[in-house]
Amino acid sequence: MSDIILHHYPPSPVSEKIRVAMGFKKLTWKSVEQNRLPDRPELFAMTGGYRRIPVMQIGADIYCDTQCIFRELERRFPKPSFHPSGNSGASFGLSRWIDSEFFELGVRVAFAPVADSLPPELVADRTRLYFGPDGDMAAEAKDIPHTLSQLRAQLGWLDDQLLSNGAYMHGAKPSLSDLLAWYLVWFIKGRFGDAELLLGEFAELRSWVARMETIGHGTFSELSKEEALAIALNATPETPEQTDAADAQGLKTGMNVSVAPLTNSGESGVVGVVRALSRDSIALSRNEAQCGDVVVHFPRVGYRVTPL
Ligand SMILES: N[C@@H](CCC(=O)N[C@@H](CS)C(=O)NCC(=O)O)C(=O)O
Repeated sequence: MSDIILHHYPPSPVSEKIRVAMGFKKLTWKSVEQNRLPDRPELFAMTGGYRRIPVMQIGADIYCDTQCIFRELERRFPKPSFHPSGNSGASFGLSRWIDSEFFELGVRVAFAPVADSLPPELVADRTRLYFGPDGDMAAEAKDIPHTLSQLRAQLGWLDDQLLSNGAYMHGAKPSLSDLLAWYLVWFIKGRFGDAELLLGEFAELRSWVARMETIGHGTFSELSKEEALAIALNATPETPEQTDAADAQGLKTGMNVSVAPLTNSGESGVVGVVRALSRDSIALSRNEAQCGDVVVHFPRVGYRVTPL
């Protein structure tokens, strides 16, 4: 099998989910550091312009969105499982809360109080991306007490979960749910000036943080963006064709479609030919001179597929 390549950047909280997933499964991987702003021509050649980070690449197969990356890591490296107590449905359901409302609260406390000290283009970009075209970071800064009231109660849910279940979210062993909760707590701890105060009351969560910190990021070495692109060019996609007779949109392999995230930030869709379909994912064949034939994978939940 080709190496696992993770396209990410160190301060990215969503990428931290996957870095710890690599540690969880004790994997060896290559790290490609991408720009924090969307100046990512080599990556966009492979993904067809998918705007978000992280992206996982294995040869000429490209996995967009952590939902998809988790599923692929579990398929290729089933042990140790992300679901030791079989709570995969609960974990993916949990991700819909953590990655939306909970994450946006994290973005508010991480960016708004320090927005004046950050590069204006980064603040403008993230405001548009996370709060939509009418987003206003200065207004978010004034609203921090309210944001904290929301965050505090939701951190309390995690603490309660640990109080009733033990060392980890679903019991004695860490699972996908712990990785999901972890990236948010890591983000707040690392970026919010008053994190100590905010987390102080959550004794279970604080001792869980110490356990989570021991998981690490697996074993990795650096790879350049150009090397990653050359790996895609020299590889052949390995995703087999897969149909789904029960597809709710009547999608079929061979159709031309666009796949776009369901956000209000105007992110453009990725265009390609349907290669594989399932209830949870869709994979598109694409060809670009810089990377040759690639297959790009997306989750179904949270994305709109539009036949062209
Ligand atoms: N649903 C996506 C969300 C990814 C996401 O929002 N990532 C952030 C980085 S932490 C991002 O892409 N921000 C804009 C950017 O880096 O260009 C996933 O689970 O992978």
